[in-house]
Amino acid sequence: MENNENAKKTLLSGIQPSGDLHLGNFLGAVKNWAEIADEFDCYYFMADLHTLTVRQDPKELRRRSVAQLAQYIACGLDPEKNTLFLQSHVHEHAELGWILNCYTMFGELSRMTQFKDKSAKNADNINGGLFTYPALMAADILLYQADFVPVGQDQKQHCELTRDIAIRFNNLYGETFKVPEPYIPKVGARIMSLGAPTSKMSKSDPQGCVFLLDKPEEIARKFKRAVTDSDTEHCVYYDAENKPGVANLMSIYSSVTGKTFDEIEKEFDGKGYGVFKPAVGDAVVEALRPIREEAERIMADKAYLQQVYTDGAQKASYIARKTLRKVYKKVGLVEKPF
Ligand code: ATP
Ligand code: LTN
Repeated sequence: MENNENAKKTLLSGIQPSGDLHLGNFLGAVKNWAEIADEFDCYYFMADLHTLTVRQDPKELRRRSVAQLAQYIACGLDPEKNTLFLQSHVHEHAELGWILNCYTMFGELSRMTQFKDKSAKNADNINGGLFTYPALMAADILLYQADFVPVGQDQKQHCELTRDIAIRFNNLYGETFKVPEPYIPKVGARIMSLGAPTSKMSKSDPQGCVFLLDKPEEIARKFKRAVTDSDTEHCVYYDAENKPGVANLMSIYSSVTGKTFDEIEKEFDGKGYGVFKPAVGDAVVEALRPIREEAERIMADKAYLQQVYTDGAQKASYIARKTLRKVYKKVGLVEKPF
């Protein structure tokens, strides 16, 4: 393992291209990633292999995987500063995934809440991949000797398991993997559904979800319909417990305008939800407009996107290959002579 104190720490994360990116992904993840490009050596990928744990339409999956890359770039992830690639293009992920499956216990996998949730949602397709998903995720992370993994709360259990697998392997074979830490960004908004403000905004609930590629009219419509609260006073103030709908809209407005909750309360003092909701919608439309326009421009430039994911996969493969070679040797596989 490199021991250069001055070297930048490595950070890695991925999002499954199982739907288009939404405002929650942007404000809670990708926007923050774009801001730390100079501080860390960053790897971001489309977790396309992971999406196969749930049935996908092949054409749609191909479209979304490349569209997600365009959206990453449009959100500010500069391909010159970040390594951006498709998981399936770096075959070491699947290979290390297999090895780590053999160092991950049935009991550990059975305790994963994501497995339990997804099994309940896909009762007719509880496949082996869904069960061993965390071993592949551990491979994604450990291949790059990542120091930090920015993830939301729902992925913390998988990160903990990754650490356990790394420690177990290191104990058996000597220092092989860096033991990663979950990275919780300094500012990280948890955006809730516009239709049901006590559940998080998620691509599986398209009505409560604002997609980065939604047209302005669509965004405005979703905000006008946003669920507020059943109180009669219609006052805009922050009370996450009793007024979750208003609190969510205030968080969104604050994230996109930079205004504090105090400033927002003053701005809408005496104005009511009928003024507040469209104002949040307009602010989001303006914040997302340059992202959508840039994403559409990039999506039309297939040659550029192909160049970005080719360069990204080549750079990622170089690091991944080194780790996999070390692992193969440690577990006793004969070195490939060609
Ligand atoms: P699904 O609901 O289908 O499981 P998702 O839309 O929640 O998917 P993920 O792929 O699980 O999206 O999340 C990718 C990244 O975006 C993660 O880092 C996650 O923390 C972040 N993220 C997702 N939804 C939100 C949200 N509503 N608010 C803030 N961050 C979010
Ligand atoms: N499981 C994650 C996506 C994911 C990931 C990773 C995140 C796959 N591999 C490695 C961070 C690091 C999810 O569903 N959000």
